[in-house]
Amino acid sequence: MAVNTFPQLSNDNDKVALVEVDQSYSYGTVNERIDRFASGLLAGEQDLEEERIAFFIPASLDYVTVLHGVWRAGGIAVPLNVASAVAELDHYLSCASVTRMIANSEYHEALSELCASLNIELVSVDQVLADSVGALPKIDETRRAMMLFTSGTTNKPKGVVSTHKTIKAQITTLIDAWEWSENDVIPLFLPLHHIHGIINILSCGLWAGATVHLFSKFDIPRITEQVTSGTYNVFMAVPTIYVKLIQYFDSTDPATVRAICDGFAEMRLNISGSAACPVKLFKQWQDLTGQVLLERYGMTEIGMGISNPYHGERRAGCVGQALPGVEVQLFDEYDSPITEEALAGEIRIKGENVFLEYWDNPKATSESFKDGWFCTGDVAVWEDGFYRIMGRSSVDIIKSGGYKLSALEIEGVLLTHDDIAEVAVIGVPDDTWGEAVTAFIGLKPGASLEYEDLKTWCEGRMSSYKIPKHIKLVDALPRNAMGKVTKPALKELV
Ligand code: MCA
Ligand code: AMP
Repeated sequence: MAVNTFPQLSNDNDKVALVEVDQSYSYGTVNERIDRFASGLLAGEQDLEEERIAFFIPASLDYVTVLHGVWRAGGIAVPLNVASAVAELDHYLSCASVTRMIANSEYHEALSELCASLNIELVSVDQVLADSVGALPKIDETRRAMMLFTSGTTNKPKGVVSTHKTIKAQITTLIDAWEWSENDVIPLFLPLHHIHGIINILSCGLWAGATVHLFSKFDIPRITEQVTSGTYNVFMAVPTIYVKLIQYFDSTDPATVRAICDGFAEMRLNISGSAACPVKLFKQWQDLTGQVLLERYGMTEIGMGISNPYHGERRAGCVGQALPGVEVQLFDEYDSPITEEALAGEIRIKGENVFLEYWDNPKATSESFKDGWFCTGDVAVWEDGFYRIMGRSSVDIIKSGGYKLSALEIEGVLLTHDDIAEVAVIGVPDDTWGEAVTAFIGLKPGASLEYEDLKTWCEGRMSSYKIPKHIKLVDALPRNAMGKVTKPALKELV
């Protein structure tokens, strides 16, 4: 297969690139629409010169048009979570100094006040599309291309900036490692503001000339129907999706389940990632479908770093070996490389796949690198030829259903509740979500709080998947001599 350089989309014009409900779009149609959108964005200018253009668009032809249109016109694409609470968008838009926001007209009413207050022009794809294609700039691949927001050990999410070169390295590594080809057909139901959906599925698929079926959400009945009819040969998801499929099987008649599992069995590849895949789940999936899940490890800042092999042993509970072009090294707490087997250390990464910077945050950028290595904060061991993830160095990061959540960000919102005096949020092991957001709350004197009331209060203030699944009322939070909440003590309480 011929691999393109920028603009990262196959030019096999007649081949179907995207399927959206019952509409199909060929690569020729998609490419031409992207060029017209890029021309409309430029509106006579030569180059967007890294203007930050945000978009609030579910998985669709429009989403692809905007992502690639911004790239081709020389801008920085800032895809936003369409499930975000409007209150959260303020931070993303102001942090990135966004000047234009592209959103479907149905969202304009909800977004117009915020955009006006930040002096952001709010337009729809149709309003931007030019009638014909004009001259597009030549973009150096070292230029900034995309900003994705990631939660971390700070209160507010940081903007992770990658260049065209970073994105190209992330895509081509996976195309080679997982043997993507134009014969592949894959469903895409993951959100399109994270690497998993944007790079691993959409971008790899479109670069390889494959066909990507777009879903605005994880629609189990429709997707499993198409799995049964043999539509797909590749499937990529977070562990929670495999759990939800198995739960769905429990409530479905055995003949239908058998047909769905046969559909999975026929595929060439099933991948799990974004969070740890429990060994039990790996085995259940193998028993049901015969598929040996390929588990891999990645991060917004690095794309994919470690993967079980396409050919060869895929070991349950392990994430495999360094991907080609990616350097992986474990380090101990004194920053010395670990050379001994079975000793746990922080995963650090080097390679063209690594991001450029945290937007407008040189301090955070320099603190996240040591001697040229990006420090992931994840702890692993090397065991008999495989990396195994042991956990994270921070208790303030929670992985729920594949989403990385900041405990501090959730605490910050909960503390604005009139009845809450103090709060500590942790992730508690959970069979469906991996970790469930759990809030320990100390109330103000005389106050009371019901879970359902708090949940309602949270709606609109945070994305729904961040809302605590459980609350525990406490007289006082456990604190150390310095007055800091001891979260490990809370974990022991659960
Ligand atoms: C939905 N809900 C959740 C989550 N998702 N609660 C906790 N954690 C979640 N992740 C809640 C909703 O708030 C709602 O609650 C109820 O579940 C039903 O919501 P719905 O949207 O219908 O749920 P779903 O469609 O079943 O969504 C589950 C999901 C979704 C499909 C697993 O969470 C998802 O797409 N996760 C993947 C995220 C992802 O792509 N992560 C990759 C980032 P209520 O009913 O109470 O209102 S990591 C990454 O990119 C790195 C590089 C990597 O390694 O891949
Ligand atoms: P994000 O920054 O949202 O891209 O999430 C990246 C984080 O997800 C990593 O730092 C890990 O903590 C976690 N992660 C990704 N893949 C795996 C995996 N296969 N096993 C365990 N954790 C994972």
